[in-house]
Amino acid sequence: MKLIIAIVQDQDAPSLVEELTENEFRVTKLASTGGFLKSGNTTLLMGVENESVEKVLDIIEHTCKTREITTSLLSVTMPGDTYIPYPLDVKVGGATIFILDVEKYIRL
Ligand code: 2BA
Repeated sequence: MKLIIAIVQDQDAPSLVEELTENEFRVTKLASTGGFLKSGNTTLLMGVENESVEKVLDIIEHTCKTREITTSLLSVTMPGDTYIPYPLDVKVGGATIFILDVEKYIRL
């Protein structure tokens, strides 16, 4: 068995969870925050049988979209701790995925 951890954009999470559950995969949704943009994203935990990993990756791939966003980061550039915002274009991926081996899976 594998544990798939997928970090996706909040906009894609509802349709992804719906499609996963329709396909009878179990999923846990966590609210998370990206370290770089410091904005919300969604982390999904999915325990799946080895032979289902590709199916889950397919579902993620066609549900989650890469987006180019313009954000503003703050920098201290002036005396007196004045913050100057500057725009930054960032391409946020459709999903960041980790696949881990599961030693044991227990449901009580
Ligand atoms: P954030 O950390 O908020 O990053 C959002 C996007 O900003 C990233 O998209 C990437 O395009 C850019 N970015 C991140 N760190 C950067 C840096 N040090 N310098 C320049 N640009 C940077 P993605 O790579 O698609 O990542 C989307 C979200 O997935 C990330 O949100 C983070 O929450 C998570 N993530 C990505 N890689 C990860 C990793 N190796 N470990 C843990 N979480 C990761």
